[in-house]
Amino acid sequence: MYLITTITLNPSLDLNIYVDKLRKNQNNRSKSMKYDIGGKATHVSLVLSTLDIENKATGIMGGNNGKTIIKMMENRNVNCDFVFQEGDETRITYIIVQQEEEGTFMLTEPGFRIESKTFEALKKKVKEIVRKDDFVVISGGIPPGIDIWNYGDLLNLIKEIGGRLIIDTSGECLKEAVKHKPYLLKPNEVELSQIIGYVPNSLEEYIKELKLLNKKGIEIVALSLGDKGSIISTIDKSFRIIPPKVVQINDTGCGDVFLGGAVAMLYENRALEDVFRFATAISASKATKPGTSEFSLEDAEKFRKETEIYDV
Ligand code: TA6
Repeated sequence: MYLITTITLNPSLDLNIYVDKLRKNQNNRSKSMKYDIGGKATHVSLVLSTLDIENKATGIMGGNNGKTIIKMMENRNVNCDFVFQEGDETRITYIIVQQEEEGTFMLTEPGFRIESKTFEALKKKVKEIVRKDDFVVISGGIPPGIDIWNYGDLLNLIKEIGGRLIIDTSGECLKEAVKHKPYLLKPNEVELSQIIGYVPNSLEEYIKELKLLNKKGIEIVALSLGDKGSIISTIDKSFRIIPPKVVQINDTGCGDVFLGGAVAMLYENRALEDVFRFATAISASKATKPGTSEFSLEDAEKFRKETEIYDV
Protein backbone atom coordinates (compact mmCIF):
# COMPACT_ATOMS: atom_id res chain seq x y z
CA MET A 1 0.00 0.00 0.00
CA TYR A 2 1.31 3.48 -0.75
CA LEU A 3 2.03 6.17 1.81
CA ILE A 4 0.78 9.72 1.91
CA THR A 5 3.27 12.55 2.46
CA THR A 6 2.17 16.09 3.29
CA ILE A 7 4.49 19.04 2.68
CA THR A 8 3.97 22.46 4.28
CA LEU A 9 6.72 24.79 3.09
CA ASN A 10 5.56 27.75 5.19
CA PRO A 11 3.79 26.49 8.32
CA SER A 12 2.38 28.72 11.01
CA LEU A 13 1.56 28.60 14.69
CA ASP A 14 -1.91 30.11 14.87
CA LEU A 15 -2.98 32.34 17.74
CA ASN A 16 -6.78 32.51 17.88
CA ILE A 17 -7.97 35.61 19.76
CA TYR A 18 -11.62 35.58 20.82
CA VAL A 19 -13.46 38.92 21.13
CA ASP A 20 -17.15 39.86 21.29
CA LYS A 21 -16.87 42.09 18.18
CA LEU A 22 -13.83 43.83 16.72
CA ARG A 23 -14.24 47.58 17.16
CA LYS A 24 -11.99 50.18 15.48
CA ASN A 25 -10.06 52.72 17.60
CA GLN A 26 -10.97 50.92 20.82
CA ASN A 27 -9.28 48.61 23.25
CA ASN A 28 -10.67 45.25 22.15
CA ARG A 29 -10.31 43.15 25.25
CA SER A 30 -9.93 39.50 24.26
CA LYS A 31 -12.13 37.03 26.15
CA SER A 32 -9.57 34.25 25.61
CA MET A 33 -6.73 33.18 23.35
CA LYS A 34 -5.70 29.78 22.04
CA TYR A 35 -2.67 28.57 20.11
CA ASP A 36 -3.40 25.98 17.45
CA ILE A 37 -1.73 24.18 14.57
CA GLY A 38 -1.70 26.40 11.48
CA GLY A 39 -3.34 24.89 8.45
CA LYS A 40 -2.20 23.87 4.98
CA ALA A 41 -0.89 20.32 4.56
CA THR A 42 -0.46 19.96 8.33
CA HIS A 43 -4.26 19.83 8.59
CA VAL A 44 -4.37 17.11 5.92
CA SER A 45 -2.07 15.02 8.11
CA LEU A 46 -4.27 15.69 11.14
CA VAL A 47 -7.35 14.39 9.33
CA LEU A 48 -5.47 11.32 8.02
CA SER A 49 -4.03 10.47 11.44
CA THR A 50 -7.43 10.94 13.09
CA LEU A 51 -8.72 8.31 10.64
CA ASP A 52 -5.70 6.07 11.35
CA ILE A 53 -4.44 6.45 7.79
CA GLU A 54 -0.64 6.22 7.71
CA ASN A 55 1.03 9.42 6.55
CA LYS A 56 4.13 11.53 7.13
CA ALA A 57 4.16 15.31 7.60
CA THR A 58 7.18 17.25 6.44
CA GLY A 59 8.15 20.79 5.46
CA ILE A 60 10.33 23.48 7.05
CA MET A 61 10.13 24.62 10.66
CA GLY A 62 12.17 26.86 12.97
CA GLY A 63 12.60 27.66 16.65
CA ASN A 64 10.27 27.12 19.59
CA ASN A 65 7.17 27.86 17.50
CA GLY A 66 8.18 25.04 15.17
CA LYS A 67 8.79 22.70 18.09
CA THR A 68 5.38 23.67 19.56
CA ILE A 69 3.57 22.85 16.30
CA ILE A 70 5.34 19.49 16.00
CA LYS A 71 4.53 18.61 19.62
CA MET A 72 0.86 19.49 19.04
CA MET A 73 0.82 17.35 15.88
CA GLU A 74 2.58 14.39 17.53
CA ASN A 75 0.04 14.61 20.37
CA ARG A 76 -2.56 13.92 17.67
CA ASN A 77 -0.58 10.94 16.32
CA VAL A 78 0.94 12.62 13.29
CA ASN A 79 4.30 11.19 12.20
CA CYS A 80 6.36 14.38 11.75
CA ASP A 81 9.66 14.60 9.89
CA PHE A 82 10.32 18.31 9.31
CA VAL A 83 13.55 20.05 8.27
CA PHE A 84 14.65 22.57 10.92
CA GLN A 85 16.41 25.82 10.13
CA GLU A 86 18.44 26.84 13.19
CA GLY A 87 18.28 30.44 14.38
CA ASP A 88 14.89 31.22 12.86
CA GLU A 89 11.39 31.10 14.24
CA THR A 90 8.30 29.69 12.50
CA ARG A 91 5.81 32.52 12.04
CA ILE A 92 2.67 33.19 14.06
CA THR A 93 -0.67 33.94 12.38
CA TYR A 94 -3.15 36.03 14.39
CA ILE A 95 -6.80 35.16 13.92
CA ILE A 96 -9.41 37.37 15.55
CA VAL A 97 -12.58 35.38 16.09
CA GLN A 98 -15.72 37.40 16.80
CA GLN A 99 -18.36 35.80 19.00
CA GLU A 100 -21.16 38.29 18.42
CA GLU A 101 -21.19 37.80 14.65
CA GLU A 102 -19.76 35.45 12.01
CA GLY A 103 -16.45 36.20 10.42
CA THR A 104 -12.80 36.25 11.41
CA PHE A 105 -9.88 38.59 10.75
CA MET A 106 -6.55 36.98 9.92
CA LEU A 107 -3.14 38.67 10.10
CA THR A 108 -0.26 36.69 8.61
CA GLU A 109 3.52 37.17 8.54
CA PRO A 110 5.62 36.17 5.47
CA GLY A 111 7.69 33.62 7.38
CA PHE A 112 11.47 33.42 7.80
CA ARG A 113 13.87 33.35 4.82
CA ILE A 114 14.74 29.80 3.81
CA GLU A 115 18.45 29.15 3.24
CA SER A 116 19.36 27.13 0.15
CA LYS A 117 20.89 24.35 2.29
CA THR A 118 17.56 24.05 4.11
CA PHE A 119 15.63 23.65 0.85
CA GLU A 120 18.21 21.12 -0.39
CA ALA A 121 17.72 19.18 2.86
CA LEU A 122 13.96 19.16 2.27
CA LYS A 123 14.38 17.84 -1.28
CA LYS A 124 16.71 15.13 0.07
CA LYS A 125 14.10 14.18 2.65
CA VAL A 126 11.36 14.03 -0.01
CA LYS A 127 13.60 11.72 -2.07
CA GLU A 128 13.98 9.46 1.00
CA ILE A 129 10.26 9.38 1.87
CA VAL A 130 8.29 9.39 -1.38
CA ARG A 131 7.78 6.26 -3.47
CA LYS A 132 6.05 5.66 -6.82
CA ASP A 133 2.24 6.07 -6.64
CA ASP A 134 2.38 7.77 -3.21
CA PHE A 135 0.07 10.76 -2.76
CA VAL A 136 2.10 13.89 -2.05
CA VAL A 137 0.05 16.81 -0.72
CA ILE A 138 1.61 20.26 -1.04
CA SER A 139 -0.51 23.07 0.39
CA GLY A 140 0.08 26.76 0.80
CA GLY A 141 2.48 29.36 -0.52
CA ILE A 142 6.26 29.57 -0.60
CA PRO A 143 8.23 31.40 2.11
CA PRO A 144 10.92 34.01 1.41
CA GLY A 145 14.07 32.40 0.01
CA ILE A 146 12.15 29.84 -2.06
CA ASP A 147 11.34 31.13 -5.56
CA ILE A 148 9.01 29.74 -8.20
CA TRP A 149 11.89 27.82 -9.85
CA ASN A 150 12.65 26.08 -6.54
CA TYR A 151 8.95 25.28 -6.22
CA GLY A 152 8.91 23.86 -9.76
CA ASP A 153 12.04 21.79 -8.95
CA LEU A 154 10.26 20.24 -5.97
CA LEU A 155 7.20 19.37 -8.08
CA ASN A 156 9.47 17.92 -10.80
CA LEU A 157 11.32 15.80 -8.23
CA ILE A 158 8.05 14.31 -6.96
CA LYS A 159 6.78 13.61 -10.49
CA GLU A 160 10.11 11.97 -11.44
CA ILE A 161 9.73 9.60 -8.46
CA GLY A 162 6.18 8.83 -9.66
CA GLY A 163 4.39 10.52 -6.76
CA ARG A 164 0.82 11.74 -7.35
CA LEU A 165 0.69 15.47 -6.62
CA ILE A 166 -2.25 16.93 -4.70
CA ILE A 167 -1.88 20.72 -4.63
CA ASP A 168 -3.73 23.54 -2.86
CA THR A 169 -2.04 26.86 -3.55
CA SER A 170 -2.49 30.24 -5.26
CA GLY A 171 -0.88 32.85 -7.51
CA GLU A 172 2.42 31.99 -9.23
CA CYS A 173 2.62 28.64 -7.40
CA LEU A 174 -0.80 27.67 -8.81
CA LYS A 175 0.26 28.59 -12.35
CA GLU A 176 3.42 26.48 -11.85
CA ALA A 177 1.38 23.63 -10.37
CA VAL A 178 -0.85 23.40 -13.47
CA LYS A 179 2.27 22.82 -15.63
CA HIS A 180 3.08 19.69 -13.58
CA LYS A 181 -0.34 18.09 -14.15
CA PRO A 182 -1.20 17.26 -10.53
CA TYR A 183 -3.56 14.39 -9.73
CA LEU A 184 -5.80 16.83 -7.79
CA LEU A 185 -5.90 20.62 -7.77
CA LYS A 186 -8.07 22.62 -5.32
CA PRO A 187 -8.36 26.27 -6.37
CA ASN A 188 -11.01 28.65 -5.08
CA GLU A 189 -12.87 31.08 -7.39
CA VAL A 190 -10.25 33.86 -7.10
CA GLU A 191 -7.39 31.41 -7.64
CA LEU A 192 -9.11 29.86 -10.67
CA SER A 193 -9.58 33.31 -12.23
CA GLN A 194 -5.83 33.91 -11.72
CA ILE A 195 -4.98 30.93 -13.96
CA ILE A 196 -7.69 31.37 -16.58
CA GLY A 197 -7.44 35.14 -16.78
CA TYR A 198 -11.11 36.02 -16.17
CA VAL A 199 -13.98 35.45 -13.73
CA PRO A 200 -16.55 32.98 -15.11
CA ASN A 201 -20.08 34.25 -14.55
CA SER A 202 -22.10 31.08 -15.00
CA LEU A 203 -21.98 27.47 -13.87
CA GLU A 204 -21.55 26.46 -17.52
CA GLU A 205 -18.46 28.68 -17.86
CA TYR A 206 -16.99 27.22 -14.68
CA ILE A 207 -17.55 23.66 -15.94
CA LYS A 208 -15.98 24.53 -19.31
CA GLU A 209 -12.85 25.89 -17.62
CA LEU A 210 -12.57 22.97 -15.20
CA LYS A 211 -12.89 20.51 -18.10
CA LEU A 212 -10.06 22.34 -19.92
CA LEU A 213 -7.88 21.77 -16.85
CA ASN A 214 -8.87 18.09 -16.84
CA LYS A 215 -7.91 17.90 -20.53
CA LYS A 216 -4.50 19.35 -19.61
CA GLY A 217 -3.94 16.22 -17.52
CA ILE A 218 -5.26 17.25 -14.10
CA GLU A 219 -7.25 14.20 -13.02
CA ILE A 220 -9.51 15.95 -10.48
CA VAL A 221 -10.22 19.67 -10.09
CA ALA A 222 -12.09 20.60 -6.89
CA LEU A 223 -13.22 24.21 -7.20
CA SER A 224 -13.91 25.56 -3.73
CA LEU A 225 -16.81 28.01 -3.47
CA GLY A 226 -16.30 28.62 0.25
CA ASP A 227 -19.48 28.22 2.29
CA LYS A 228 -21.41 27.79 -0.98
CA GLY A 229 -19.72 24.40 -1.44
CA SER A 230 -17.72 23.20 -4.44
CA ILE A 231 -17.72 21.94 -8.01
CA ILE A 232 -15.81 18.72 -8.71
CA SER A 233 -14.67 17.92 -12.24
CA THR A 234 -12.92 15.03 -14.00
CA ILE A 235 -12.80 14.17 -17.70
CA ASP A 236 -15.80 11.85 -17.22
CA LYS A 237 -18.06 13.71 -14.82
CA SER A 238 -18.71 16.89 -12.86
CA PHE A 239 -20.95 17.54 -9.92
CA ARG A 240 -21.93 20.37 -7.59
CA ILE A 241 -21.82 19.95 -3.82
CA ILE A 242 -23.98 22.01 -1.46
CA PRO A 243 -22.78 21.92 2.16
CA PRO A 244 -25.13 21.70 5.14
CA LYS A 245 -26.04 24.93 6.91
CA VAL A 246 -23.98 25.18 10.11
CA VAL A 247 -23.43 27.76 12.84
CA GLN A 248 -20.00 29.08 11.85
CA ILE A 249 -17.64 29.81 14.75
CA ASN A 250 -14.25 29.89 13.00
CA ASP A 251 -13.92 29.20 9.26
CA THR A 252 -10.11 29.18 9.39
CA GLY A 253 -8.73 25.85 8.20
CA CYS A 254 -11.94 24.68 6.51
CA GLY A 255 -10.26 24.39 3.10
CA ASP A 256 -7.33 22.43 4.52
CA VAL A 257 -9.59 20.03 6.42
CA PHE A 258 -11.71 19.66 3.25
CA LEU A 259 -8.59 18.53 1.40
CA GLY A 260 -7.68 16.18 4.25
CA GLY A 261 -11.10 14.54 4.06
CA ALA A 262 -10.81 14.16 0.28
CA VAL A 263 -7.31 12.64 0.46
CA ALA A 264 -8.45 10.17 3.12
CA MET A 265 -11.37 8.95 1.01
CA LEU A 266 -9.25 8.82 -2.19
CA TYR A 267 -6.76 6.67 -0.28
CA GLU A 268 -9.65 4.33 0.59
CA ASN A 269 -10.66 4.20 -3.10
CA ARG A 270 -14.15 5.56 -2.43
CA ALA A 271 -16.40 6.72 -5.28
CA LEU A 272 -15.72 10.32 -6.20
CA GLU A 273 -19.09 11.52 -4.89
CA ASP A 274 -18.38 9.89 -1.51
CA VAL A 275 -14.87 11.38 -1.46
CA PHE A 276 -16.15 14.92 -1.68
CA ARG A 277 -19.29 14.37 0.34
CA PHE A 278 -17.06 13.43 3.29
CA ALA A 279 -14.64 16.27 2.52
CA THR A 280 -17.54 18.73 2.63
CA ALA A 281 -18.92 17.27 5.85
CA ILE A 282 -15.65 17.32 7.79
CA SER A 283 -14.97 20.85 6.54
CA ALA A 284 -18.40 21.91 7.79
CA SER A 285 -17.52 20.38 11.15
CA LYS A 286 -14.30 22.45 11.25
CA ALA A 287 -16.33 25.67 10.72
CA THR A 288 -18.34 24.97 13.88
CA LYS A 289 -15.22 24.74 16.09
CA PRO A 290 -13.34 27.64 17.77
CA GLY A 291 -9.83 26.46 16.87
CA THR A 292 -8.13 26.34 13.47
CA SER A 293 -7.42 22.60 13.46
CA GLU A 294 -10.50 21.26 15.29
CA PHE A 295 -13.07 18.96 13.69
CA SER A 296 -15.27 16.07 14.79
CA LEU A 297 -15.82 12.78 12.97
CA GLU A 298 -19.16 12.40 14.74
CA ASP A 299 -20.35 15.78 13.46
CA ALA A 300 -18.97 14.95 10.01
CA GLU A 301 -21.11 11.79 9.91
CA LYS A 302 -24.21 13.87 10.69
CA PHE A 303 -23.30 16.57 8.16
CA ARG A 304 -22.48 13.97 5.50
CA LYS A 305 -26.18 13.03 5.38
CA GLU A 306 -27.14 16.71 5.02
CA THR A 307 -24.75 17.35 2.11
CA GLU A 308 -26.40 17.61 -1.30
CA ILE A 309 -24.79 16.51 -4.56
CA TYR A 310 -26.08 16.87 -8.10
CA ASP A 311 -24.52 16.25 -11.50
CA VAL A 312 -23.83 19.32 -13.62
O1 TA6 B 1 -5.64 27.91 5.61
C1 TA6 B 1 -5.71 28.32 6.96
C2 TA6 B 1 -4.33 28.82 7.40
O2 TA6 B 1 -3.37 27.83 7.21
C3 TA6 B 1 -4.37 29.27 8.83
O3 TA6 B 1 -4.25 28.19 9.74
C4 TA6 B 1 -3.21 30.28 8.89
O4 TA6 B 1 -2.02 29.63 9.25
C5 TA6 B 1 -3.19 30.84 7.45
O5 TA6 B 1 -3.96 29.94 6.62
C6 TA6 B 1 -1.82 30.98 6.83
O6 TA6 B 1 -2.04 31.49 5.50
P1 TA6 B 1 -0.82 31.72 4.49
O7 TA6 B 1 -1.50 31.96 3.17
O8 TA6 B 1 -0.06 32.89 5.00
O9 TA6 B 1 0.00 30.45 4.50
